[in-house]
Amino acid sequence: MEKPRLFISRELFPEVIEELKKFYEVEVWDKYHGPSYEYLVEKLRSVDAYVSMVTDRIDCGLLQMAGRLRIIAQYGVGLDNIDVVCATRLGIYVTNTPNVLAESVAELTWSLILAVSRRIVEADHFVRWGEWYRTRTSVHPLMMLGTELKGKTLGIIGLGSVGRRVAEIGKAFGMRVIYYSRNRKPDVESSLGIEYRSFDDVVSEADVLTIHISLTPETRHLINEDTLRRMRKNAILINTSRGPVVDTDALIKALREGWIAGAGLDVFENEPLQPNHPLTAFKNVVLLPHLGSATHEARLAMARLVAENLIAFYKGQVPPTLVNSEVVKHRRPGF
Ligand code: 8YV
Repeated sequence: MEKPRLFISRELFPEVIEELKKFYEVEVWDKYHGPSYEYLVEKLRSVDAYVSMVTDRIDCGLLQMAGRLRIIAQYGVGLDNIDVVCATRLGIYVTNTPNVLAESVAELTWSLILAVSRRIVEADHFVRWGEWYRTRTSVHPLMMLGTELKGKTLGIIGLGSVGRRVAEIGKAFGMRVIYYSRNRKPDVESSLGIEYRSFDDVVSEADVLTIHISLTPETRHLINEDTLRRMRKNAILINTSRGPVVDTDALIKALREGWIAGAGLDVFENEPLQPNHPLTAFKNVVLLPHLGSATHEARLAMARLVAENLIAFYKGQVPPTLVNSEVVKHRRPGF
């Protein structure tokens, strides 16, 4: 029997590809940058299964042309690039990779919090480019002072698996932790010793404000000029969720005019960030190239979960991290 065809839109771990080859006829896009939208439109007409990346735009127009596609296994947790409602209507399964990347994203969030509050990148440049040497002094009482975290308030927007782990680490730093989330989570509040507040209170009370929500039409530019003006002047903003949750122009204005003290950003409205972007001019901003889940552990676990989903689907089972469970009622016929 002919194997179903699987298109993988970026190189994955070889052992995972080998495993998938037992069930599928696998084709991997092997270039560093992803396939164009036009390429995907053509390619998806002829495949049964597809491993997508968060940077692939999968809209309804594309899905309607993908006549034999039955499952999209997203290599990532965020689904803002996929029209899931349309996929469900068309009987296409959609899976993602929740939980397995929470630890890595939380640790990266903390890397940014520490890097901004202790000026790590600025200090590295100070040493690397000889400025320290030119001062002719090893230590000066007022050199490169940062901010201590103990006793400060950590404000978390979104208490999913990442937000929760960020909260836990915040408590270990001796911070007061407050959060806002669509659904209040009293059990987490009591187990971690954190407090629920309104969105406005979290924004205005936080010394460190960190965002852990998905991108939806409602959360686009949630952090805007109005929000930034209500933050404390000593506060730092951290974003490891999705770039468009923060209005970049408003953030640049806030940094220029000193409404906040700094920012740590792993995600941007337009990725990759262009060289000489206005954000690159600020010493009190640390910029990373969307590295949240970029650890050996998380990326391998994500790839394995993608494979588990595809293999379960192949066997006619419900994939373990199916997003659109309603689709089960009208699965497209096929393998
Ligand atoms: C990417 C992410 O998936 O999971 C997400 O939503 O943004 C990241 O983990 C990862 O960079 C691979 O594309």
